[in-house]
Amino acid sequence: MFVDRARVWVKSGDGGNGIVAFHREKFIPRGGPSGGDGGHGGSVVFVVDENLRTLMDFRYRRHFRAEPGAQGQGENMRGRDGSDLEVRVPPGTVVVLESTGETLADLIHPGQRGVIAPGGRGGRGNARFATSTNRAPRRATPGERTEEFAVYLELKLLADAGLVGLPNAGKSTLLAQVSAARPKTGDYPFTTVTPNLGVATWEGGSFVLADIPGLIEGAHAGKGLGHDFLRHIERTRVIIYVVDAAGVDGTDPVEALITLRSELAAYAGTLMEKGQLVAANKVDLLLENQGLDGLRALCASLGLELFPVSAVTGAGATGLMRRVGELLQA
Ligand SMILES: Nc1nc2c(ncn2[C@@H]2O[C@H](COP(=O)(O)OP(=O)(O)OP(=O)(O)O)[C@@H](O)[C@H]2O)c(=O)[nH]1
Ligand SMILES: [Mg+2]
Repeated sequence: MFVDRARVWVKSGDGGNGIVAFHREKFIPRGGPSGGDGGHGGSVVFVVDENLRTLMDFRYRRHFRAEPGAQGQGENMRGRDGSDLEVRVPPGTVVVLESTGETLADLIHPGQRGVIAPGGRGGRGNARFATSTNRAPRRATPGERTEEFAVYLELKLLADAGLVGLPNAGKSTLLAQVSAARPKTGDYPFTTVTPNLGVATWEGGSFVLADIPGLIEGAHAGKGLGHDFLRHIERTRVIIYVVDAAGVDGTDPVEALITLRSELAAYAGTLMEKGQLVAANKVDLLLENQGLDGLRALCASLGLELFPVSAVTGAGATGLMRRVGELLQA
């Protein structure tokens, strides 16, 4: 199963206490203060691991605690620092502090690190407090105590282009046609329940294409399945609207495109600033591309390029992918 959200608890290590101690040695009756500082607590650090694709592991392990710092010792010995706890996350993980909604880290690149819970500072030993007037201080400070807190992890797929369409428009079939991905397809709505990714190639290179669950009217307000996944296309640079040009389910393709655009705009207006293309799918069911006039007129008025394609036969798919590739390179 694909898990793209998780809630976990993190706690960094407490700092070790500083201590009060005095130097002891035979024949030296009154040694100076020698209490060492406490070590710093370990931090909880999230690290991007490019081999991970999901947040699945977080279903089984939800508490992450780093090691505390050790307390100081006599003879001016500093306590050992607690080691950091490294938590591996897939690229595209956003870490949000539950209590405030503040984004703590936006982890994108392999190897990128985000200190989510900084370790507590070690306390100071009494050796630190010696002055010319107080040569035998009996004061030391405790290490900093840290609190456990909850964070949300959200995975934003890092796809270059996203396929957006009503249920049954043929998004998954198209993804399968142009990439090695083998998403489930079917002649019933909501076949796709979690996003699929594939790598599409064209003469100029390749890019990552995402197929997300079908959107329905009201999706921006949480209707259907698509809403949860709209955030995945926030990061794509190109949006491909897939509409069923043959109207197999009885939906008018013009209506379909209008609905898709208004749902996206209502979800996040910034989506409209991305490169956008329209794939008029299932043209194999049309006689010589008849019936595309309405869609053509709408696209012309919106300034969108239209590509008649058939996800089943592959007709037109190469040209569409080439155009997407060009837009991504621009
Ligand atoms: N004739 C024809 N049928 C198609 C074409 N593309 C998809 N289909 C059919 O349309 C149905 C839906 O295809 P899917 O790829 O599952 O559609 P989807 O948009 O991913 O649907 P959801 O995941 O439910 O949102 C399937 O029965 C496909 O075989 C096409 O180009 N021509
Ligand atoms: Mg699908």
